[in-house]
Amino acid sequence: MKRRAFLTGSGTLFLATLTGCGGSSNNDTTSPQSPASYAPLKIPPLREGADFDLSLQEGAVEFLEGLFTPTWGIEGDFLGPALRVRTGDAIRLSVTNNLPEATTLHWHGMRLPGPMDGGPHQIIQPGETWLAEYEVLQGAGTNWFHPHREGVTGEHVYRGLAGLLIVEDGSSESLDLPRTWGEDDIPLILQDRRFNADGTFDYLSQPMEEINGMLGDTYLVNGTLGAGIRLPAKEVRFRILNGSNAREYDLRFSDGRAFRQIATDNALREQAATLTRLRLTPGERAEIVVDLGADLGDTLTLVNADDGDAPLLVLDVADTPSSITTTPDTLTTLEHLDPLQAVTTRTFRLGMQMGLFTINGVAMDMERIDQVVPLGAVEIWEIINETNMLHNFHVHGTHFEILDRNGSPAQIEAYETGYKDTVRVGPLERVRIILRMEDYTTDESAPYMFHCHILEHEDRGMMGQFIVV
Ligand SMILES: [Cu+2]
Repeated sequence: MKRRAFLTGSGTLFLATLTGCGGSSNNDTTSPQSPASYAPLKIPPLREGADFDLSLQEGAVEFLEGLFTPTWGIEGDFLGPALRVRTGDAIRLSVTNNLPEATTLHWHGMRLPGPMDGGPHQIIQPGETWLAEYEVLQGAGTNWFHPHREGVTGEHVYRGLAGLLIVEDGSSESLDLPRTWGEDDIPLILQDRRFNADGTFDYLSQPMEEINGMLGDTYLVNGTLGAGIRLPAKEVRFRILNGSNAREYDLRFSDGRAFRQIATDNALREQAATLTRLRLTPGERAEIVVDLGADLGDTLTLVNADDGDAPLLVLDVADTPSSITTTPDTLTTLEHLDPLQAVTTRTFRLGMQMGLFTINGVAMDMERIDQVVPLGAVEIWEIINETNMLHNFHVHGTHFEILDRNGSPAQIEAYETGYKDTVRVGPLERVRIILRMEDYTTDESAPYMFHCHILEHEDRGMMGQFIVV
């Protein structure tokens, strides 16, 4: 156990407890008798506009005191900036690969042309710059970007390549939502890592991890170990991304309080949902608003109930708010596709054969197009998990809505209603989604992907390709 002292902005002395290598992050940091012990949550810098230059680069981070972990980052040592764009803008993302290996950068959750998707076919060689240009067609939401090169996506994300791509529109900006970045609008990129004794990241050193997925023993939030944040006593919005390779989060607050979910993966909800728990599989996002108006002087903790209530983030409610917000319950209007209009039902069977993960009996092949989808057609996709393991299912280039799980709409969780691009498909479960590829056709040179977002499964075959004609 190592400790280091640091000063907060107000001059109050806190002790940050850092776990050593292989240590647990499950220390109780919420004792009401003592000041909260935490490291200040890093907030990704916010970049606004329509024109972004992004450098993928090597770095080093002192996650563990005195040990520098070699990392990869985007415009920095670890993770990347948050990019905020507006609906209707033509955006230009110039990505330069200053890493020693080829990679890609995929815009997860965005409606865009196939060649701009940043999937396995849009390789960026070391020293090269790749330009993604597209119009922002969708409404407000919290999306993200990460590498997607076939076979090494898990490793590249684990090293640190990920960032948020936030869309705002006129209607989201007219709502009285918390929107001051880093003050009451807080991004939370949830990740887990395991460290070697020399401070390097340990990735897949245990053979079964290639099957079960990489689970670390130490949580990082925005790249911060043992994170906490000083917050105003008012409504606070968290934009939460499960940026882990394989870990699932069952999020709740330590006092069990209710909070409101205002957005799903890539859009605001029509109506805020009041929840006490929220489950996110890798790649899924949610925006929530928690009211801290009566908590001045208190601390609470965001925990992962899926991991023995392991603490993820200390909320240190220490500031008197300079202004308040009153988040409404009615947020937006969404178009819903009618299942009676669906012309096609496609089936995707998630399976395993000879150590490879498969969809419909075959592992990913860059040279094979698995599905041909007509532009503008309403389709139902049925995803059947034929294994005893958790998988989830992500579709590129669009959003979808969930129709039912195991044939029952009642098995759709409250936090899953609305626009999604990634859905949990539990062991032996069957989930039906409805979608329409409505924006662009694309050919064999730049297909869209569908895949399990447990990255070790994706890298070992659980991915397929579709074109839109
Ligand atoms: Cu999977």
